[in-house]
Amino acid sequence: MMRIDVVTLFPEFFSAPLDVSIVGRARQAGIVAIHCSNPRDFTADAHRTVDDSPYGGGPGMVMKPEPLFETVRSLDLEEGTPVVVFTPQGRPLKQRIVRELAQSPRAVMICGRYEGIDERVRERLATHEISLGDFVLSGGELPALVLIDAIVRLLPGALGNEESPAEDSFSHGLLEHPQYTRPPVYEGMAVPDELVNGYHARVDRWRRKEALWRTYQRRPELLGSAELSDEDHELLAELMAERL
Ligand code: 9D3
Repeated sequence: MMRIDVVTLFPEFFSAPLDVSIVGRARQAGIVAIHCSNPRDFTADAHRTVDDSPYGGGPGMVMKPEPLFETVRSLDLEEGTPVVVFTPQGRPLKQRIVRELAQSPRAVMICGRYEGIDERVRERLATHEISLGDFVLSGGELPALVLIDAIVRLLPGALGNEESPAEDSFSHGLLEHPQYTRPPVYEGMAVPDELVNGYHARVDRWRRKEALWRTYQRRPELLGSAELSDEDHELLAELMAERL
């Protein structure tokens, strides 16, 4: 069983999202254990102070180092346990990092609040500093939930037999093809004939072609790293002739 420790001033943030769906079932099945620790419980002063004003001045507050160090110390980690700190300055989260963390028997996630975390926490404790992307959130709690969700779906047994995580789009390096279900015509919009009347090979070819087209239009930089077959290059050439 994998164990994930979340260090957060707002443990209530985590209750409902971790109780339902795939993560909730994985916890019930004993595939993952998730614990929250609150740095406020590791303060020594009467006011239970977890933040202070920044050295050098400026707006807002910074998370003090002592409560965070004491919280992580209390977790009694083995050498080499991944410790993720979420900050807007981190590396963007990628499926490669998710896969790496899902291989580990344990991981720690430190959620920042206020204007940020004392740099010595990152320097001494963090093995990974991660951002979700170039937009402003209020803290690291939602990023931690995102990463937990991404990790747990990769743990053996977390998904039913219906889905295999190896089939996910980022494993192919392309965006996924469009999906349809019944009815075959809705308000005049028909499902593509290849899917309705197609035999297996025709469906596969249509899907691969549409995946290539979407990737080319929306995320062209992904085509550079995707492993493209000779047939993919033929499909791309057809697309350029038909749609450009
Ligand atoms: C002075 C500018 N600050 C507020 C606009 C910078 C700032 C500090 C702290 C902005 C956001 C935050 C809180 N965000 C996170 O802790 C965070 C985050 C994010 O905001 N976006 C994407 N990924 C992440 S991971 C953690």
